[in-house]
Amino acid sequence: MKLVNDAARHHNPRVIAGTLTGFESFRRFRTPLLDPLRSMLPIAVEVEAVPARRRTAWITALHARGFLVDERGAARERLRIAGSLDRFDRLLDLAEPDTQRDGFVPMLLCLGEAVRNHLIEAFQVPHPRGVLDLGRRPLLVAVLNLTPDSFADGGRYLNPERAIERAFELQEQGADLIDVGAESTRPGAAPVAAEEEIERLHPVLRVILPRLRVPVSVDTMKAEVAERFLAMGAACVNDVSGLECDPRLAEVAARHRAVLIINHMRGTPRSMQESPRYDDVVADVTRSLRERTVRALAAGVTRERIVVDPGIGFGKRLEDNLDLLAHIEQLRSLGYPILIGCSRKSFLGQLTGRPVEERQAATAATTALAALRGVRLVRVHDVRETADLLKVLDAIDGRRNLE
Ligand code: HH2
Repeated sequence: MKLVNDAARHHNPRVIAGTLTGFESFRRFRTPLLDPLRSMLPIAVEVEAVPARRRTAWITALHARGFLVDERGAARERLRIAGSLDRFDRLLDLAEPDTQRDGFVPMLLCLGEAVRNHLIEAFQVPHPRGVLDLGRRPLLVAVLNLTPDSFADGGRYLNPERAIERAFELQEQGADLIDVGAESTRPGAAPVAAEEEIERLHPVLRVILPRLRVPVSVDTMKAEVAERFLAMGAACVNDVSGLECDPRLAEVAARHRAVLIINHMRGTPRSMQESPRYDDVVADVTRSLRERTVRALAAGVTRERIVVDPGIGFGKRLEDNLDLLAHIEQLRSLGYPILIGCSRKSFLGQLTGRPVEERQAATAATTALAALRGVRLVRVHDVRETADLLKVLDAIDGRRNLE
C-alpha cells in the first residue's frame, strides 16, 4: 500500500480564501467570483432576555428555518443562533404566518439589524468643520491633558504655551483628532469644578481651535464646559461618563452638531474601581452602550455623529478589560464606530510589570489587535509610534485584497 500521496510531491495546496470559521477574513473578498461564498459564511448571534414562555416556539421556528440554536445562561434566557449569512440576510422571508405571533418578527428584525451593523466597513462622521472618514485605517486620537494629575502626562502641559506647542506637535506626528481634557479620570481622581476646567482649557483652546488643521475634541463630562468650547469651534465631545454625569450634555452636542463619544463607565472616577463585578462584561457593556445611544438620539444627536467606547479601565478588572478586547468586534452589532483607549493604562502594567512611561509596546499590542478587529478610532499618548504601527498594518492589510 502506498502511504505517500503522490500528488503531494507536485502540488502545494493552500487554503487561499480563509476557512469557514475565519469569518473575518472571508468578509474581505469582494470579487464577484468569490462573493457567493459570503452567503455561506457561518455567523452566530446571541439574543438576550428571551421570555421563557416563548423560548420553545422560537427555537422550533428557528430550527425549521435552518438555524442552529443553543440555549445559554442560568435560566436559559439567552439564545445563541447560528446559520449562514445568507439565511440571516433573508430573515424576514422566513417569518411566515405561523410565527407572526409571539414577538418572533420583532426579534428577527433585531437580529437582522445586528448582522447588518456588524458588516458595516466604513463610517463617514460629519462634524462642524468637516467629516471624519472612518474607513480601513483607524483614526488616531491624540491625548492632551491640561491637568496636574493625569496618570500618564499629568503636570506636563499645565503651562498653556507648552500645551499649545504639544498640540501642533501631535498634529505633525499624525494625529487625526486631538482630545483635550482638563479633568483627570484616573481611578480615585478628585472631581474638578466646571469653572476650573474652563480656566485650564480656555487659554489653550482659544489659540489652537482656529489654527489647527485637525479637529479638536473636548474630554469633559459637563454640559457647561462642552457648550463653551463647541461654540468656539471644537468638533467633538468625549464624555467618559457616557451621559451619566450631566444629562444635558447630549442636548448641547446635538445643538452644535458635534460628534459625541459615549464611553462606558460604572460609577464615577472616584468610585469606579471599588470592586467592579459583571455577569458578562461584553454583554453588560454592549447593553449599557445601546441604552446610552438611545438617550443621545432622543436628545437630538444624529445617528451618524455617535461613537461608542467600551471604557477600558473605567470600573473594570484586569479580566474585564481583556474580555472586552478579546471580543471587541461584538460591539459592532450596535452599528456605531468604536473607539478604544488602552494607552499606558494600569491593566497593561499588571500584565507586563512596567511603569506608566514604559508601556508603549504593551499599548501597541492593543492598538494592532483593535485595528484588525474593526475598531475605528484609537486614543493614545504616543502618536508618532502609533502612526507608524497603523501605516504598516494598513500596508499589509491592503495586500489581502489583491489575492
Ligand atoms: N481614557 C482616559 C480619558 N478619557 N476617553 C475615552 N473615550 N476613552 C478612554 O479610554 C479614555 C478617555 C484616561 O486616560 P488619560 O486621559 O490619559 O488619563 P486621565 O484621565 O488621568 O487624564
